[in-house]
Amino acid sequence: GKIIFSGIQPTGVPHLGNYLGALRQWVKLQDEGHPKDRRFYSIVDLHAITVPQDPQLLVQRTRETYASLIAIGLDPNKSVIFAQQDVLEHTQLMWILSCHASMGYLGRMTQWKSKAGMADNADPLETSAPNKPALKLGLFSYPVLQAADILLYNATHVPVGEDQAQHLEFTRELGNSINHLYAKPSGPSRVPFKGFFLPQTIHSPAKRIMSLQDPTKKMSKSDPDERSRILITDSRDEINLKIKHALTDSVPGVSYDRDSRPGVSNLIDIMYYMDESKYGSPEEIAADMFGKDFSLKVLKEQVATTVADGLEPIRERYNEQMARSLEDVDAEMGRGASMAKGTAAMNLQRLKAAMGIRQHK
Ligand code: AQP
Repeated sequence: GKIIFSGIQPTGVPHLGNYLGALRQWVKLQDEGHPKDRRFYSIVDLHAITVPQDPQLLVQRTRETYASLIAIGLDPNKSVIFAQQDVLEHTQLMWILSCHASMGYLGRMTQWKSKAGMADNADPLETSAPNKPALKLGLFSYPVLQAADILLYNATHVPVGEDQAQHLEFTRELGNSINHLYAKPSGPSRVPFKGFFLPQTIHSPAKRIMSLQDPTKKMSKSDPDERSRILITDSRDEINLKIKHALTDSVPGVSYDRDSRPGVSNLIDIMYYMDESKYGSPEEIAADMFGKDFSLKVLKEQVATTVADGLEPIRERYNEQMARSLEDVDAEMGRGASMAKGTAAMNLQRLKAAMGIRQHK
């Protein structure tokens, strides 16, 4: 069976990019997978604090993220759903991996460069630029924690959006170097470290949903402009308004071309990926349903209706989840964490034994 791992930061209610690019795939892997598959889905709170977080808001958003995961159809009886911080092995493996991770490789990560506000050609290790707030080590080593999350469960498959492809490549490289140093297929140890699987990246067909306000940037929770994203819990009115104000262009008619008409094409993509079984392709939506005689206003109304209809059941289940008592949710998350910990502790122990790091009883 497959071992699936993925994570989401508790930095706000998930948006359509998270949902179409990653989360919907998580549910598919749960409901359509092999009975022997195991799935670990983590709310990665320790990743969230690589940028400043308000403590009360972080608590609230962790709860909202958990409610969102259940609302989209994840089931704690079928998937292990837990908060990263509840399984301390993540940070321990991260330290071990840090001792093997290349600073040069980390410095080339595009997420680090963009979050650190660096130009593409800047020296990635020059962290003391004048007039800039000091760059933080945790932001730089974000991909090492991510590699720890994945390798800790010996994951074979990782469903993520396209923006994470580079981090997954880094994870494989790091896993591979640990394997070369420490893996022994068999030996005197009772708990041999046989090496990590080098996990495959799974991208859903909607690899990258773009911002409604700047279709050259990905839709993101951290964008200060709330109109740039549609949350999976937005009301029909909010969805109508955000799509109505989405940035498009002044070319007459509806056509699909991601390069020359990124805003319009993003809206068509959203409509297509909301219900792939209904339409043949984004190009077909553009040509057959609309075409040059239709206005962007009509397109936007249709996209908004499709999105609002698709999200309605999720919004209802989300509200039910948020009405549960905190104790009830905590207990459920605690059960998820202890299941995750069972696997995590065993895998970490094997690696540590192979490295000569002993437990002193
Ligand atoms: N726009 C997107 N299109 C497709 N997939 C996306 N993902 C994120 N944005 C898009 C995927 O969603 C999963 C969870 O990612 P995250 O929790 O890091 O969410 P985020 O929206 O990326 O969060 P932030 O706060 O906005 O952080 P930045 O700006 O750093 O990305 C992942 O699988 C991700 O690929």
